[in-house]
Amino acid sequence: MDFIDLRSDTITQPVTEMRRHMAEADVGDDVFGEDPTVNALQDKICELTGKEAALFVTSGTQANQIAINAHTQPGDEVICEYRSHIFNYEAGAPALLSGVQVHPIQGEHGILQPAQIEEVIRPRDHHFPVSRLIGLENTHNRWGGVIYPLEAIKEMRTFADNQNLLMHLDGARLWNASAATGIPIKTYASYFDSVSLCFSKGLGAPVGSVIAGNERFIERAHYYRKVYGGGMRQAGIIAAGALYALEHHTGRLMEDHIRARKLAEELNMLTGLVIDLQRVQTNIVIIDTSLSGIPANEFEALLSQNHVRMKAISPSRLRAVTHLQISDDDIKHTINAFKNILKHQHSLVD
Ligand code: TLP
Repeated sequence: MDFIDLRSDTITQPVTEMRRHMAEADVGDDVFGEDPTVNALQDKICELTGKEAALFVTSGTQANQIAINAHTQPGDEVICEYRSHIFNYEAGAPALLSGVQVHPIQGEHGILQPAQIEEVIRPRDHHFPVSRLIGLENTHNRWGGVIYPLEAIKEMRTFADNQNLLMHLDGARLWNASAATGIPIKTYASYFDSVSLCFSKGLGAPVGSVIAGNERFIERAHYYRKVYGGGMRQAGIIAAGALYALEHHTGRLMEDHIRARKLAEELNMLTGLVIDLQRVQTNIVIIDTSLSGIPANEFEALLSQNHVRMKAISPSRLRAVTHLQISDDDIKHTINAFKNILKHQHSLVD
């Protein structure tokens, strides 16, 4: 039996039709700006985000890091939520590549309030770094795929304007936020100076992300993409996968959300597991295993013996992510795997 792989929505395999589109894509040298498929994708992203310009890049990490580099000067400070991807999972890149420091702040389930940022903004004085950029994440991965409320984004924008701060959106899963709320990508993007979007998560393309912003920002981003060795030649092959995903896979994201919800509700009924159902808003489920007496990494191994893969993201928490290749039957099997493990554990304790 194959594994039911809920470790991430990054593990999806390109579907046959997507592969066909990729194989047949018109291509050119994108470093010369001559790849028609990459150009079509960038145009499409401008339309979707309402931004002046867009740039196709290799990964979500590269997108965020190029944006940080393009917005800042060495010595600046970037304010992020303390569980954000930028602060936790990008290998210390803001310091390494842009020479900036991240100022992490704990938000309420990932949501930051302007007042919290006001507290940490640096006075203009030679002792301090310059507070330059606020980075928000929507949906917020480590807080369980929660959606950043539009009202909170609007308030942050007003605050940022008053304080002369820039705003970047890590929108790796903005597609999921948009599918769940019905709020267009363009509306979300309009409150940010730059936005990054990924094609290789819920959309199921094998590779690729994009950054969008104004012409001047994208000009700088283009330079940094080159610096990072991210200029690709006949990149239309992969851009075609992204275009296919935009056309065929955005409309099905609610299926993933419904399956995540089902998984969360059923698991939450089992003794030993706790899930904050209010936070299960998209395709991510965070499962607290502490009451079961089984540490999350052991749970991960036991699930694997039952042909289910999940990731332990802390000693007491597992993360499950639904995606294109997870079916209703897979969810049923996963719930049964949890039941088996807990039954066995209870029989050992009794
Ligand atoms: N997230 C991955 C891991 O790196 C944790 C995952 O499995 O969820 N922003 C957000 C919000 C992300 O969740 C990710 C990937 C990225 C950026 C980076 O994207 P890639 O992996 O393309 O560099």
